[in-house]
Amino acid sequence: MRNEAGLTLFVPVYNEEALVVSHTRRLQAYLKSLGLPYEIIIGSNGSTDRTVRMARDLCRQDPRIRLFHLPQKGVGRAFKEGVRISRYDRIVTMDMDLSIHLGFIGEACRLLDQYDMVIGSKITGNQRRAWIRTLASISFIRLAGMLLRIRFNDYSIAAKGYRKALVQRYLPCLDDQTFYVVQMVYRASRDGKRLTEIPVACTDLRGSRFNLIHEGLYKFGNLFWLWLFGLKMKKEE
Ligand SMILES: Nc1nc2c(ncn2[C@@H]2O[C@H](COP(=O)(O)OP(=O)(O)O)[C@@H](O)[C@H]2O)c(=O)[nH]1
Ligand SMILES: [Mg+2]
Repeated sequence: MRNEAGLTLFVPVYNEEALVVSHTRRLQAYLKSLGLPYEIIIGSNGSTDRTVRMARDLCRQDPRIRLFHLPQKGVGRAFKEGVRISRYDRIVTMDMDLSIHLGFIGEACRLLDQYDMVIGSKITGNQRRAWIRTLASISFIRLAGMLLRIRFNDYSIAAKGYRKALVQRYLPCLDDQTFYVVQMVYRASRDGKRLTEIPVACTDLRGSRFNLIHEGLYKFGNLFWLWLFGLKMKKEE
């Protein structure tokens, strides 16, 4: 079987014992309906509850479910490990709360035949999220557009599709936390790669696993650094 024919679904997890079993089963059922070879990679960093033990049981029942556990936190670190061990050339990421409509997976998978990256956008789709989170996302997206001249509408970790070769190209310089999506979109756009965006439906009303104040400072701070880095590169050209 050629690797191109299949799909790797990567799901980062941190303390998701309440959801890991039922939601992985939902993902399995959905992926089965696509009729492609697939694998689900569950990547944990630092989970301290029963997530890892429960996911290990799932792996025993089905070899298409795979698990790794890294001791240090950092969702970007987990993403990079997921890509390193992935079997297929198309990689789609989803959050374990399944806050994005699963239809994104099939659509992204089809689009990855023509594109290097597929961006699922909550603000151009239909979303039910706390207003404060929506406002923070919109501010970040607008600022990223102004500073980096990237014209997309979602830089969160969920609902993104990648050709594996694209990620491999940028792997050594990707962030260990959540900023890796921005880095990838920025670099891929600059390198003339094929990126596309589609609206996604999202319902996310539970509390975040991230510390949102820390997360905001981290992402906005990194955005300025990347902007300065871009200016420096331009001067050197
Ligand atoms: N591997 C890993 N996953 C994480 C970490 N923090 C959060 N996650 C997972 O990332 C996904 C998104 O988390 P969530 O709390 O829904 O984020 P939000 O709704 O976007 O604020 C979920 O599947 C979490 O379990 C982390 O440090 N490492
Ligand atoms: Mg969520």
